Amino acid sequence: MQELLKRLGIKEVNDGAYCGEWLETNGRLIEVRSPIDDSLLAKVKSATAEDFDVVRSEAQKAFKVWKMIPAPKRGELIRQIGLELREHKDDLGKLVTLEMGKILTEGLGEVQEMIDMADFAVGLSRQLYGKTMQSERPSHRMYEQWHPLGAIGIISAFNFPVAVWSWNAFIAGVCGDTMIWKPSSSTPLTAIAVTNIVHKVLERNDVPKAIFNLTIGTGSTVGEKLINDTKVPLVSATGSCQMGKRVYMALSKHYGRAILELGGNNAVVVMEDANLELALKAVLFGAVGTAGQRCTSTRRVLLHESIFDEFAEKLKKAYKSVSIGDPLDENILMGPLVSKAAVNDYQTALTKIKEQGGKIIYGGKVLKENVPGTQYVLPTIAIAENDFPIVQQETFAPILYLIKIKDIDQAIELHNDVPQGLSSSIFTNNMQYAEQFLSHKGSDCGIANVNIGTSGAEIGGAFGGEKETGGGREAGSDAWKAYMRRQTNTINWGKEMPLAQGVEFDLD
Ligand code: UN1
Repeated sequence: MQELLKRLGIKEVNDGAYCGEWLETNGRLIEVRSPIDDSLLAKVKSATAEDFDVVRSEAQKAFKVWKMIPAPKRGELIRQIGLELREHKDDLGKLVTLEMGKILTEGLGEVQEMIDMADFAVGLSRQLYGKTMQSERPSHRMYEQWHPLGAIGIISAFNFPVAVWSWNAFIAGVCGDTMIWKPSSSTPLTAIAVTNIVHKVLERNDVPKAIFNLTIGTGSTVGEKLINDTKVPLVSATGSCQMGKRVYMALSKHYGRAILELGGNNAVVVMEDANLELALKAVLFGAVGTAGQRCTSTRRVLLHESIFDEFAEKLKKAYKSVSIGDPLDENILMGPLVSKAAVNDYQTALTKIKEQGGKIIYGGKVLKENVPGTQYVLPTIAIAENDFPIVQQETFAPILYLIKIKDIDQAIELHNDVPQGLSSSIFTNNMQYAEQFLSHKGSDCGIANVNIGTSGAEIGGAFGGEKETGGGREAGSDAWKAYMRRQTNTINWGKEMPLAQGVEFDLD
């Protein structure tokens, strides 16, 4: 492990701020422990408010230069970062596992997601299209173009400690923005490793060095600085609904833009005609994968009454064979929860399920036998009602609620009857059910799937959701537009000065 950390440039004690070079920081010391066995991985000296100011000012200076470099040249830099990530995929993927506890194949998948994002951003750097439109005035041309926005902020969560940064950073990068990244304080080492990789590429290119900046620290220090800074025009934030609301309120005071990707309460609908084997695989990965700690994790299954018992039995059997333990071991399917606090949330939710009339039919227990560390829990299945308060909230743990439905209309009604709106799916071979689910009468989520699960979205689509999920979109499609400012241009190439809407305003 020491060798791996060394290869990624992680020292015993690391500085917590970067703006083209590492700043000597002296904020609170963070001890980064692995959720696998509580072992100490390394320490990080957090950034202070003053460190943040230095980083912000460097990011703003760099913006002035970076925005003048043609977008395809900016894309070239991202291409090189993508190549470096390929080189470091194994090490970085393993560090993701060590630091936050997801199983190795998922750690590697996360780095692959970064590589895919880099490739996408490179192509995008030759596009960033604006439209031309028809002017109502003779001899006039109208069009729109997209300009870089500024030095923006990126707040990322522990569960996708590096991929979500890349969704934002690579797009913002080709758009001509510079950025300040505030990673979760539980996963600063992967952020340092990524920054070291980026630094290598910056060094060998003739570009400003403070494009991809980093400040590690608590929400109350660097987080507050970032969201209250009137000179930061956009903050993209991933995390809880509660955090998102704070970000949104702070930004609104200075008309800052927000891209919010917050909590989900994702459901899979399984209709009476569904291929249950497919549904089973998707629900298992959606609910147990990443130990239920994805914002896209499956939290509810809305099961048609005619297959309820059969599906519940199959699911129980599948849950029984999920191997839990060291996420670096390739035979393991579920690793630990990220922290003791997460285990507490899991336990609190179990108590509430029982209090509110739910029935736990599998799991519901912290696994002490998997010590060292007591952050291993049994994935849990409970029979519940959609309107239980505990079902209405997102618990970031592997707890799945089974809810009975009678028909497609009721399925959709219950499906949408939660405060969040991120990801959704239906299992059916009935075209009418599927189309209804995808229609405006159907799922109210930002992501809606047929015969695949709620988690594991590809980067090519725009990622995000509605309601308390925050409304932001990141990654693919035209999500890049939020990272740029739109300008509408009208050019008069004629010899008259006609006014729009037929207004006359002549002196004679
Ligand atoms: C998240 O949990 O914040 O769709 C992101 C997925 C992943 C991304 C999840 N590609 O599950």
